[in-house]
Amino acid sequence: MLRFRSYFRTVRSVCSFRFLSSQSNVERSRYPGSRSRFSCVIDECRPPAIHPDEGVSVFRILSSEGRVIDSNQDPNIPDEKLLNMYETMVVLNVADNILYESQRQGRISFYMTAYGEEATVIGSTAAIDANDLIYGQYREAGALLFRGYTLSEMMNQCYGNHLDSAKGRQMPIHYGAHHLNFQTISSPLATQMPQAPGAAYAFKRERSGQCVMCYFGDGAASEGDAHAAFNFAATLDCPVIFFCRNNGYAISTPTSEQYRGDGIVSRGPGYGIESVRVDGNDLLAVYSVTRMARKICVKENRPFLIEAMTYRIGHHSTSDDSSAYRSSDDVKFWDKQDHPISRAYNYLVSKGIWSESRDTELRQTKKKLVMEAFREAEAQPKPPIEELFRDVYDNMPSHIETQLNEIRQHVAKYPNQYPTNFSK
Ligand SMILES: Cc1ncc(C[n+]2csc(CCOP(=O)(O)OP(=O)(O)O)c2C)c(N)n1
Ligand SMILES: [Mg+2]
Repeated sequence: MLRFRSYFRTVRSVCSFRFLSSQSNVERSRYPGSRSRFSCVIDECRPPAIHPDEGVSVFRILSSEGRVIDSNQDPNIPDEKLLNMYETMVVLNVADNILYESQRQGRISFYMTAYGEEATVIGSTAAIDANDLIYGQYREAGALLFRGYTLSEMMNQCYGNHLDSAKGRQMPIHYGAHHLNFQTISSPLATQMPQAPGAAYAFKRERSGQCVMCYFGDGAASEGDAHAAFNFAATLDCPVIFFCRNNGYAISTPTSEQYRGDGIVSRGPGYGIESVRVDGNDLLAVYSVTRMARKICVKENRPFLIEAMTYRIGHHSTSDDSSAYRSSDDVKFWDKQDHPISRAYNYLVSKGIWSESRDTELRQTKKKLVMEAFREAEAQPKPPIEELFRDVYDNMPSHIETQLNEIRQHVAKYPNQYPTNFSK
């Protein structure tokens, strides 16, 4: 203890000497790791531990009722685009309802809804260019729908039928669309995160003017790959938008058990990444901050971090029952009192470009279209069983051929255990 005291006394006297001798000229560290100024005040040398309750504010434009709070902030999205964004939110919601129920009836094997998170994904996708590359986590079907992914493509993927572009090799919702600049979903958390700055780095080198959008969840942010991604993006000056959907949960783990800092946004400055926190249930605010982020990414070749605060209204997936770990009152609140679709609806109505009757008609029409695509996909045969073994080697080696023959015999022996409608 005494040794520490004398150490501090020495530091103080050295510091005050330096301070006196360089009052007009602040003395800075020459250490390669930091060029910041010296201080003799210990509290000036301790970054604040950021507490969630006193943290970064949440940017919003619309009130919970869908009223523009400050008209200067309204991004004035052209009506046609705005309606397209809203309709995509609705069609996603309708498709989620039908596909969720169909899993419950045993017609597809798995599903994940985006209930309550429609504005985070659609508001942000609408703010970037169609040729910007998207890396999703798995709850971003809205981005695909906004870019023109058809309901048939969606249903064929969920059914894994022979029309599915992934040839039935992926679980439902693991969409991918090369033609829409959307990388295929991969479920192991955060795998997309280090890949995104890699792609962005390539865009930078090509001077293509494109950026990368990388979606991830609050839970995925705890993976080591998230750190690698942030640091690569910052040090290599990559035009990538890291877009965190902070929906309060990683399956059953609430954010209160996920981190001790102020969410995800507070991590940005630690990596030297400009960051913003936004109300994820506010379509306009999400759109505005993403436009700003894209501009900075592409013009200045650097990453940007957006944390969109939202709430996962649905269960994590069809493999989860969230009543085991959260109160149904909370879920009801977000569903009934502060839903992103209702907020956007109220805004459109107040602008005079939408009405209750148009809304009812939209929902009915979309439901019909979703059901049609669903029935057609269901009726399609599965991909030929050979597809399980193709695309690994250019020419199928003999040991793989042996396995293929074994599975053919196995399926023939147990016809009741396997689909019978394989396509040729
Ligand atoms: C590496 C890895 N660990 C665990 C899992 C299991 N898992 C799947 S989703 C998930 C929660 C992810 O939560 P979050 O990132 O917040 O996304 P959200 O589901 O809330 O959209 C977990 C733990 C996984 N897929 N990959
Ligand atoms: Mg989450």
